[in-house]
Amino acid sequence: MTELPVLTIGQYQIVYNGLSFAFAAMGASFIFFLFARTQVPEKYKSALLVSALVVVIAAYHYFRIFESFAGSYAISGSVYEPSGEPFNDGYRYIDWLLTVPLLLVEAVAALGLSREKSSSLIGRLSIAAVLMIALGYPGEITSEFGPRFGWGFASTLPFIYILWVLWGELGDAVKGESDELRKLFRNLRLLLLGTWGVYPIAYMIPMFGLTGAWAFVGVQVGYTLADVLAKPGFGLLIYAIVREKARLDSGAPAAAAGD
Ligand code: RET
Repeated sequence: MTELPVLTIGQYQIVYNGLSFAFAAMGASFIFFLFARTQVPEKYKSALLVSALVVVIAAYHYFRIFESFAGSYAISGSVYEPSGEPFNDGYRYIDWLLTVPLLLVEAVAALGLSREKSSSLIGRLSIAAVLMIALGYPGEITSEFGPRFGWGFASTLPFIYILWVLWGELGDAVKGESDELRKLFRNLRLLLLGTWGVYPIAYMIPMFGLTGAWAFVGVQVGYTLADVLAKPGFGLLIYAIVREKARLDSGAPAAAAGD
């Protein structure tokens, strides 16, 4: 269980509002993906359904993390002190265990590969994802440098494997595609690297010698922002890819800018 530092009112509110923002973003994007699903041809509907599942699972977990955080602190004079109730950070890891394999399914589906190639990729990537998360958790719940570094390092190996495989596949997928699709896939690649890369950085904050309140706030805000970009943000890009693919399938002219 994460040891809780005393927080100033400002620090408490940064975490509180960040968690509340993530809950709202996940809930709203759930509704968006459900409606967007009705706007795309049959063969692309499953990608939108997976996006909707990812954000609704996350909305539930953010609600639980938010409640757990609020319960684990009590105001005392002009600061927030730990109330004695533990803050359950495990919800994040449970959430990742469910949503990371789903995000990988979503990314592979967008590549439009053959069925055999897709299921082999999803199998390998999901195993790596489960290893990455399971190996990261023991390090997360300690602030001691040695174990945090060791578990974090072990978790980084499957992490690099996932990025390496997806980076290559996303690169191959664009060969021979339209300019618009190439641009969308390039953005997807950058979003993947830019957001997934934030998790290990947030994890390392307590290892940079940062301790106490700001380290706690930094880890929470880092994971929360990365989650909003990696789930609703990623889903939106997949939606844009699917719409472009559907347009190309139907032979319709390119949408005007701002459409
Ligand atoms: C940990 C432990 C330290 C080393 C590494 C980690 C990576 C975590 C990642 C999580 C991604 C989560 C996503 C969630 C979205 O739904 C576990 C922090 C490398 C990459 C994408």
